[in-house]
Amino acid sequence: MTSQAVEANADGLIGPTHSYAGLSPGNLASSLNKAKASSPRAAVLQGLDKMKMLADLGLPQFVLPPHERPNIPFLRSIGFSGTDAQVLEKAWKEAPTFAAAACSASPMWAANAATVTPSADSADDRVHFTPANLVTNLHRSLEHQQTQASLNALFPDASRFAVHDALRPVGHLADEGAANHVRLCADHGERGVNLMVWGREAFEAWDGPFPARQTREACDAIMRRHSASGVVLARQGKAAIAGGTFHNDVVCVGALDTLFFHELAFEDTDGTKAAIRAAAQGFEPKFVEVSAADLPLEDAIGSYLFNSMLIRIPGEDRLTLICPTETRDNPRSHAVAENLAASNGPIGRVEYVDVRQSMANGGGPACLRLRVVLTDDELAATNGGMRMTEELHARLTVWALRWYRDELRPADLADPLLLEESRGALDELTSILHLGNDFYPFQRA
Ligand code: SUG
Repeated sequence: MTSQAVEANADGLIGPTHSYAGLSPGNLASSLNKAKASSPRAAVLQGLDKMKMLADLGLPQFVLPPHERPNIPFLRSIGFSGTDAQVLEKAWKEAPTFAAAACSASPMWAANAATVTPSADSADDRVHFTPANLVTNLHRSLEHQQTQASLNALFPDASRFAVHDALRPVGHLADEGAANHVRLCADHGERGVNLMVWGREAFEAWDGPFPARQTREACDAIMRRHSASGVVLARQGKAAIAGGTFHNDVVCVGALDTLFFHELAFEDTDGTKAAIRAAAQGFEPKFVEVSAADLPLEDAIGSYLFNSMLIRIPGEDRLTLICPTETRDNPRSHAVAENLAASNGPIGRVEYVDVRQSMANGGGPACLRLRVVLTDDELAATNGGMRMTEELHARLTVWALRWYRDELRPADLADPLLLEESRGALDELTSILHLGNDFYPFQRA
């Protein structure tokens, strides 16, 4: 099917417990910044400004609400009891690593919220979503149910949108969502190529130094349940994972007909390119590959050049790459980015955005957003209350300044006042975003 469509972004609004707890082995920034003080207020404002920037550029932009954290229901499920404050206190005393997981604001990284198949690629002409089970890391495995509720709120019309359950939460079906998915196409509304990148097989004896977070079988299962066309599966480079590429989107991004990636991204680069070419209907894919000689993997990971948003600004022919400011700070990455813009290639412009608070946990501009290709009718069927506008940006800025702490140290996560503040903030947020007063478990208790 061919139709007019746009690429919308849905960003995870950063929650009041944003912290650096070192919860993600293989994510070098997370390990490096463990136990540092964070600024939830700066973090949420950075995220809001990025959303506004994209909305101002003319791309539909949505807000996905933070999840309830500290996650008291989870702590109760592992046997802590009493009042909510007592649950939190006991958990921090007896099981601090579980308590830290229960406080993580990790749902901010919406690229991991789900894998999305636009209607142009699905057999039943609906947009399909599979929330990611995120089973590799405890703190992230707590996300998928609330994520499903957010997606149902944003995409309420079941005749146009199919929000599936997450895959069964077991290691064999380990899934990290759109962070390992790239869609290439001639135009958003035309049939595309769905490239899914996996790190290990379900029954493989994995011996890498860091976890491989996505299985081949999870990719198969998602593409099967979405009845997706143009599917290409590729193995993530083992050396890339060993170097700190915990998601493929740390070394690869694609948009429209262009795939921009690091030499080490795929185990078999030539085979991957050939499979993409064979699956592409009606367009010739363009490959922009950066060699390890021009940009060592270490620099790519440290600067997040590839964890950028690659977008077509309405009215412009060439693509724009929206990089984190860390890319500008790294001389090698900066040179690659500027050379791209100066060349006659498909990427004609580079912009920089400050998301440093998220970056210190390994989350760049691309991690913070979930891309959803929507036709005009589908866009009209979304929940307008969650759409970023000038007015919503202003309202959420005031809201964040009122509720969010400027500084949060690891020990503050155990503070019962933080629980109260977070709930106060989220309660007010549900009315700002028109989510009703029973959206979060604490509102239903
Ligand atoms: O899953 N960091 C996230 C970063 C996710 C980035 N997303 C994409 N690449 N799409 C993760 O590793 C760190 C939390 C902590 O350590 O406190 C964390 O979960």
